[in-house]
Amino acid sequence: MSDPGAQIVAGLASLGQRHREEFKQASTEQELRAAKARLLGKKGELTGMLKQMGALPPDLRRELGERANGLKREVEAHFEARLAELALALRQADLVAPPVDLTLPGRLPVARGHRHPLSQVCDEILEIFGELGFQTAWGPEVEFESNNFTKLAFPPDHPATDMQDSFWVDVRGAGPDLRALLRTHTSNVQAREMSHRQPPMAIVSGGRVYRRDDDVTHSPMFHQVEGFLVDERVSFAQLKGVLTEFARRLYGTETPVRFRPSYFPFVEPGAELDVGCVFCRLDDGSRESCRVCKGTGWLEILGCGMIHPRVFDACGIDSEAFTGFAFGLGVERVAMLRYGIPDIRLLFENDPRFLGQF
Ligand code: FA5
Repeated sequence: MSDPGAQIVAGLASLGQRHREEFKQASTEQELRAAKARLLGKKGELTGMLKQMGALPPDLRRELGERANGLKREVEAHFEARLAELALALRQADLVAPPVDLTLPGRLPVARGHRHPLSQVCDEILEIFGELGFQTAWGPEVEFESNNFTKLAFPPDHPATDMQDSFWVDVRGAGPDLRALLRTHTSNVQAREMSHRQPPMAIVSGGRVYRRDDDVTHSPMFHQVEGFLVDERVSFAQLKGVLTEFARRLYGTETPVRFRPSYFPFVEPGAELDVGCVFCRLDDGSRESCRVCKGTGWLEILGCGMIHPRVFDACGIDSEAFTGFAFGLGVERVAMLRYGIPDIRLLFENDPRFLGQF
């Protein structure tokens, strides 16, 4: 047959008859799609015919072009119908297949997870203070400025209250008296508890806090444990006694501990407690270059002091009748010293090779 018009007419007629049968023979979606590609794909039969139409006289080209497009729509409709038929058959086969027994034991041994080292250390710290007679309390991470700063006697221009140092949160509709931020320390629990209880009280509280800090020993989000004890005639000697006993229980009796004078607006006098650096403890000359303690041999783990009378006044506790001490420790620092972790960021990267060691 040399007449191209006649060839195309015969080709369209043959395709019109065959395509249903070809689709029916496909028993999987993959076979069905392959069959469709043979007919309508870039190198498919119908596409080949459409290409040949360029050589036809315009009238015949229009007529056969319309027929070819009609056939294409028909093939596509049959394809969709067969696709739906196959999907239904698959679903029905699934429904009548024997059910999967979900109670069978797995083939591979499943590794058991465990609590994050920070949670373990935090619980251990709270447990030690529990044994020493402290009760646990809770405080929110999004806190009012008054509980985080004002009641704790931070002057309004203190650098810690600066927009650059804290993460402030917009509370819609709140006036200037109700400014809120991500708490920068767990001392907000002091302000909260002392505002609704009367002494005696001995309380600890743990949780997340946030600051604009980031290096090997500082993280923008970290954990603190706060503790405070208020009663008649509480002394600095008792503060030292409780914290030294805590450090001994946590690190063992051999670990060197020192109190260093320091300043926090909500205590007077104030101090910091340092523990001997475990990273350069050996007398091998590594101390000078120790990145963790910066060559000092000590790592600060907490701030502490005698609660300032103006904090009692702001919270409604009689500052003539009562005294008390407070402390706030960094859980990451305690964990780093405990396990010899040289970079705080390892604790937050969630690498199973690291976490699997605890
Ligand atoms: C405070 O946060 C005081 N609220 C502590 C306090 C409570 C003092 C009660 C007196 C009475 P400071 O900013 O020093 O203090 O932080 C306490 C501890 O948190 C530090 O000793 C350190 O161990 C840890 N820490 C501070 N900043 C970071 C940080 N960015 N990343 C990890 N740990 C930190």
